[in-house]
Amino acid sequence: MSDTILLPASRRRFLRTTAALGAAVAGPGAALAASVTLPFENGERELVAFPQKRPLILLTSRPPQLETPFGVFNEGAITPNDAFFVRYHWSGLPTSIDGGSYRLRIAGLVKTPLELSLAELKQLAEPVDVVAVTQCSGNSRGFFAPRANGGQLGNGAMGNARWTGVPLKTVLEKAGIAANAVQVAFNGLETPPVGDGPDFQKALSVEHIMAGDVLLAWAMNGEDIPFLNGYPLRLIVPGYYGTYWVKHLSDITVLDKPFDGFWMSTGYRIPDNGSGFIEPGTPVGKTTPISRLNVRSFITSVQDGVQVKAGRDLALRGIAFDGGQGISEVTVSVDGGQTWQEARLGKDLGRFSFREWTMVMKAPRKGKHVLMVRAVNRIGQSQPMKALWNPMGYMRNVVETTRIQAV
Ligand SMILES: Nc1nc2c(c(=O)[nH]1)N[C@H]1C(S)=C(S)[C@@H](COP(=O)(O)O)O[C@H]1N2
Ligand SMILES: [Mo]
Repeated sequence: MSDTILLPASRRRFLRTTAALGAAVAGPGAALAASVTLPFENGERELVAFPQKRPLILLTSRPPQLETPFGVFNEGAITPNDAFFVRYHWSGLPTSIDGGSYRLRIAGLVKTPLELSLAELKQLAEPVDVVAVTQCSGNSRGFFAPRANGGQLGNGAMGNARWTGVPLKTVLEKAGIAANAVQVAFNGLETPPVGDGPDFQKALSVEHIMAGDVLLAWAMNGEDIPFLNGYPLRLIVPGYYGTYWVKHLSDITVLDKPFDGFWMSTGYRIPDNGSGFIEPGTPVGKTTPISRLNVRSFITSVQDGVQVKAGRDLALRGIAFDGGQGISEVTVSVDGGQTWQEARLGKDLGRFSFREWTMVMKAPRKGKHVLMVRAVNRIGQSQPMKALWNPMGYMRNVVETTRIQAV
């Protein structure tokens, strides 16, 4: 599979590097682990290296769907490009994209339709940076009980990167959008295989875009965006689920009514009841497009089931994030949620970023214990103690538990 995706000429060196890695993983007696088991039924997964990627957890290869091994999140607040997860809906990816001849089209209800080269886009305005989390709506779906249809993901369909680009607002102002514009639709370069289904296109309201934080980004952590994460340009929608972050962005269309493509009108919708969750077995009812990320937090330094020294100092660390208010508090419990101790928050990389936290606690007395972590954001939103549910398997954000044995 990895050889069906060609990279822009300047990146071929990396293709060779990763192709060699791929062989090492697949080969007999490989030094690297070739598989992992996610902690739910049918959780056995291969680790496979795609172009520009280290070995990642393979969900499907056509289209490429790869999860970040969870240990990566213990290495820092920024997810390295080669470890960043990958999600596509259709396998009709371009085999190569030439950044030189690439054009971004801006059309629909604009005074001046634009066709911009990458170089023109980069000159259009002062570049801006945002550190922001993208997370698939179905991240952690494999933990849903009852099971939810869709990719059975562990917790690795999320990542945090520094994105560089220009505000979409600025670009639309150059084109001059009509006063009656309501929504803007986005399309990328890939297509569904003939007869397979609706092209992947998304839309945002004009109001959302005019708030200014939606970007057109060409760089990720200071480098060209890896092919599989959207080279040469992707939409950055800070605080929103990954579905809106259209990759290989090629067409922006300004509309005078809500966009009614499948991936807005049917896909990526949640129960329209304020929470997005329902009781299993009850009707979904009216739905609304998924939007902002729920509050989540994880312990990254301790793996489920490990042994710790009873009564000794136990150093914990992890990450927390939300839909753009910013995390204000992270607390940890070692007694099943009866008492909570406050963690120390790490460097603030902005309200859309992973926020690192650390804590040194006294490990409990000998025996089995359960660690829990819970975050709160600046408007008081937090995480439920009991997992909430919807049939789509979206938006999981239960307080996570990590079992330890003190010896
Ligand atoms: N062109 C294109 N963009 C896309 C998608 C897609 O299928 N095609 N999937 C979306 C979804 S559902 C997610 S979760 C994110 C994943 O981004 P990543 O692959 O860079 O991790 O991309 C979004 N952008
Ligand atoms: Mo997604």
